Amino acid sequence: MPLLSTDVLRADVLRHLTFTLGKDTPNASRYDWRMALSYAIRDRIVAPWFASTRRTWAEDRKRVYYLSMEFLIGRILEDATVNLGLRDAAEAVMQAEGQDFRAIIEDEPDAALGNGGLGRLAACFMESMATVGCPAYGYGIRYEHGLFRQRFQGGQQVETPEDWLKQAHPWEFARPESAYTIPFKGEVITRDGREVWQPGETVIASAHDTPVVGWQGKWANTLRLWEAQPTTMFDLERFNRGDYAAAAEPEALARTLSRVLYPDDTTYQGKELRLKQEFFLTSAALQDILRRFKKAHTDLRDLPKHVAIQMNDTHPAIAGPELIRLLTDENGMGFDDALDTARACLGYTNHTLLPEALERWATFTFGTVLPRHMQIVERIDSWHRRTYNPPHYIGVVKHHEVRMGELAFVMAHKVNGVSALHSDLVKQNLFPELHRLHPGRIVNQTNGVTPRRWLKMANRPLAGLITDTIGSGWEDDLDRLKGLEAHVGDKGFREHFDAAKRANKVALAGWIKAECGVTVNPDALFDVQVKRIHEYKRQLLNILETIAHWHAIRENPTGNWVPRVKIFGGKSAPGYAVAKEIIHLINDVAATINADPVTGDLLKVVYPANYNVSMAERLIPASDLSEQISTAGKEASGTGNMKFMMNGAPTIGTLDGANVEILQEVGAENFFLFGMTTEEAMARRQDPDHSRKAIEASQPLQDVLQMIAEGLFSPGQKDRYHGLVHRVWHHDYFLVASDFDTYHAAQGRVDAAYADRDIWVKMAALNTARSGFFSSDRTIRSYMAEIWDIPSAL
Ligand code: 26V
Repeated sequence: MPLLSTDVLRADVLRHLTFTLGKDTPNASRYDWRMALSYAIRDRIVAPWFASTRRTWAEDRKRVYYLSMEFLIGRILEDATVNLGLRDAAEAVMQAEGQDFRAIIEDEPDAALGNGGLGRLAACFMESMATVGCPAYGYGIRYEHGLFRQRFQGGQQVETPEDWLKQAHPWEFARPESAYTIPFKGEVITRDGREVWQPGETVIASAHDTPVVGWQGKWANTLRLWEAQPTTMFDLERFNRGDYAAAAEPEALARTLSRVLYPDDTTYQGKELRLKQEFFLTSAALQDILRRFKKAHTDLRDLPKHVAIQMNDTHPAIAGPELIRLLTDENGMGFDDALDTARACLGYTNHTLLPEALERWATFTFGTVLPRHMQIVERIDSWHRRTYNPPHYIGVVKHHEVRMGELAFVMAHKVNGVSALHSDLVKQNLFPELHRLHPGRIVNQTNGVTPRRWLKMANRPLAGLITDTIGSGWEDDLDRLKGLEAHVGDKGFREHFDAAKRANKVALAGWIKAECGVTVNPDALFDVQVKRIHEYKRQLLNILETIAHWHAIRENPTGNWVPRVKIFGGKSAPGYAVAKEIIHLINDVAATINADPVTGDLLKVVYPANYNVSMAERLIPASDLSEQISTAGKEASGTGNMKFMMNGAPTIGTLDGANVEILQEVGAENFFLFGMTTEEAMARRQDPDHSRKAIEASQPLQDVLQMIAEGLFSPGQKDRYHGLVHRVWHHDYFLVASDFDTYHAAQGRVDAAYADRDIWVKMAALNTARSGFFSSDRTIRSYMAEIWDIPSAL
């Protein structure tokens, strides 16, 4: 059977090479082989994709529409082969053709249509919806340029443009027939007692569909990404008048709309182009949803029976007013019916509590770009105020701003946080008043990650061991990993578990050597912090503690130290100066420590540039320790934390986000907990002198700050980090100083545990065994039951 499918696959690859690529084997490049293989694999997705679509129509099933400005997909080829059960066949075919399968896989550009956690969650959800048989469409923007590429120049981040569409993208089907006009600006006039929007600009949203196939090809859904195109290619009238530049204006507007992903996920900026992108996605999606609904139904009041729309953060929160506009202005429904209908369809997921990231648009900008929606928002707000008549009304429109969080809340039948702790904070701190008015509307949906990509595909040694130990079937029933617990007492199993980890570490060490030029010892403890660089995520705490550790080794070089490799990865928003300074410091510290003959192999620091999904797939399976050290109350969930746990890396972390649930699942004895709780952190900030007191109470921290201040890591520019050190002393909002000592102590407990192989491997294996809860299949089933009211089609 595998032999046969290999032969058929090989014939198909050669057919595509010849007839799709127009190449014969002697002249085929790696790119040609990758494309030929990708087309041959894509062909095999089409049958399940059609079958799923046909069944959804035939059975008139309710569908979920996942609206997201970001889908951080990464590479597709290997993941698709894994889900179709063709991974080994694909490798065999490439081998038979004299091709290096790994190199072919890595030739694919990493589709980075997202910034971080929110975008990667959307990608995991797409895969899980296909796996559990939830009829679904993902809607997003087909950015010409994804997240920038990161380079380091003198240790500092430099951004260069990303260009994933430079080569042909073999996974999508262009659907030029699915196109909608998206209006902007202009004015609203009254005609026959009705409001009529006369837009000043329009662009076309044109669809590109990528099939997303689930585990074992039982179901497949569509990711539909919109590309902006000009309504008129060229204004011939203007051109003929000699106004050459203006003649190209509509084209220029359209091209900028889907040109680039906004790379700043830290502070909301209020830029008109961003608002236009949000409306572009949302309006195109809603027009498409209504068109599809009308093919099978007539009464738009039945929409909620057939349609669930999930807003991934407030970025598509214009969906509330836009759906009302389409139902009323374009379809003649009354306002009250439209409001009820829209609300019954819409759900809103909140992903951040950070005030600077909450979207608010100046009413001037909002009213200029979307004049009709401004009216509708005012009407929603006054309806809500009248209906609930609360004592301290937090309006949607306040101080000349439209607050997108409040808008999304009011227009959704369910609002959810992304971890148990976060959902409580959404109730208590973010929307206390709205929560009182609408008790029961806020629910929790703890995030998850897909075990197909993050375990089966990324960690073949461990996945193989799991299957050898408990059989197959865990891939789409991750609670079965519990079955590993019975084996952790078995020395043979532990040796295999350890060997799998070591194989990954050896491979990573080779890559680090090639990438960073640093030789690392695969027997050292690989301690990894990878995520966007944010003050609240506290990469600064990690590097300060690294310096303290280095200092301690130097004071006693013959001590019984556990060798460590500190691995950092992540990008800063281009305009986030403080984050960029932290990157610079990490690289400066790495250069100093790595050149120190005293500490040598006992401590290395590496920071490979351009962390992305593909790099995560390399780093996480080779990690011994997962750094999840955010200031309590600030990380909504985290999803990297779940990937590390699955791959057998215990966490050093605070009681924040989903760490709380990881600790609960794995048990305190298998988790290195430290730091203040959310309440303690809030109380601590009340003391204006908190950081000075913490530093004065900690000799190691004082030493570290002094070394930095003296220019030990920046010999050519001794004052380079004066600002940074000053902020730790005097403006330490994220409590780096106050959590330093407990973090340092927790790292000591890590060393002690790692030194005892039996203890460590048992702990690591229990992390994998108890990670079942963090499968995104569980998350999706829960959304289906509690928010979308959609049954599985499988
Ligand atoms: C925020 C903003 C703010 C202004 C405009 C542009 C922009 C683009 C992206 C974002 C994303 C911030 C929210 C986010 O990524 N949250 C993360 O969501 C993860 C999935 O739920 C969660 O695990 C992380 O804890 C949370 O930080």
